[in-house]
Amino acid sequence: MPHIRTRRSWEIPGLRPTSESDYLDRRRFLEALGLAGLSVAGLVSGCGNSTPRTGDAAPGAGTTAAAPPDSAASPVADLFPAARNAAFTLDRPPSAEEDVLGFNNFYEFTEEKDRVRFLTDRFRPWPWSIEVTGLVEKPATFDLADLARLMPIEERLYRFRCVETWAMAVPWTGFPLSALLDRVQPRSNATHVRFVSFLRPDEAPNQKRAVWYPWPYYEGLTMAEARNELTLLAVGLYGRPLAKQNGAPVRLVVPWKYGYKSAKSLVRIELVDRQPGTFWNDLAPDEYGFESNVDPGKPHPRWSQASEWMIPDRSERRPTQLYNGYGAQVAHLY
Ligand SMILES: Nc1nc2c(c(=O)[nH]1)N[C@H]1C(S)=C(S)[C@@H](COP(=O)(O)O)O[C@H]1N2
Ligand SMILES: [Mo]
Repeated sequence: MPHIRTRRSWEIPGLRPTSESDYLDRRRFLEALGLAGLSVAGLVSGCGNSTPRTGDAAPGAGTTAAAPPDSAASPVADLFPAARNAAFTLDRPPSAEEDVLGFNNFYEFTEEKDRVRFLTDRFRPWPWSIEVTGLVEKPATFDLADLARLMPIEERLYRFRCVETWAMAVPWTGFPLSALLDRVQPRSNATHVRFVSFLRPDEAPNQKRAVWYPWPYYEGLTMAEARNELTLLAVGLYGRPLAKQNGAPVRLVVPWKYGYKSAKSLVRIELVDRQPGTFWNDLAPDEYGFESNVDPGKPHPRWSQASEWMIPDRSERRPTQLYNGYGAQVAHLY
């Protein structure tokens, strides 16, 4: 009789969330067992595990440096570069574009940050429609290229902070979400806004493979947060249309909250009358809340939030700022 060593359930690595590398090993192990389809939140260790498994995240390290997107492929290319709004400044130079294009969280493609950009070939961001629906007077489905022309597009420099403690400083191009809400006229009973990303398993390999995630990705804000002047719908980065790995063709940017609130590649915005569920909160409620404001004093259950590092340099940490430095604009909301 061959030696078959059976494992007790408590020996399955990762019933406790640990690091991303453990998580990836665990996933392979589960796949080998044929268990990968188990939809068990406890097996999913979450947005915040993340030490990238393949090396030190020096974007492009050992591979091709991340190339800027091909603007010619975008029907909004002529809107770039948009005028910069000088009201939004940074306390440091912007991150290098190739770092921002080469180090991504976009789980629809892969959990490995330095590989997202290599797995987006099949994803077709144009043409694109975005539906704005729910508790509004004028629900509408917009062709995104048309919508971008109707909206006040500008460039803004923002800090951006992931819950995993990496951070960047980038020039987004986009328009205030508020301008879009004005067009559809929210009803007075709308208290929250729900955001839904695309669902295209044929174009996004991890939507097909990693079936234990509740695709499509979804997020939410309160109405006051959605209406805040900082909340952007971004269609560009570094003066060009968004690259696929950064959430082409349109994504949310909420700079005082952890990065997972800034949902990518949006197809639907829904006005609702209660706090909606969110992807990470539904997967790991003890680790990722609804509000998710950047706060150095509130540690994640598995790590401190007191400091952060700017991609690509992990060796230099700096203090995390409350509301990611945007207290003047948002502290009154809390
Ligand atoms: N649809 C979708 N949106 C998403 C994510 C994702 O996996 N899927 N990851 C989030 C997380 S955790 C972060 S930190 C940011 C990363 O954005 P970037 O890759 O452009 O830096 O996107 C957010 N939006
Ligand atoms: Mo993140």
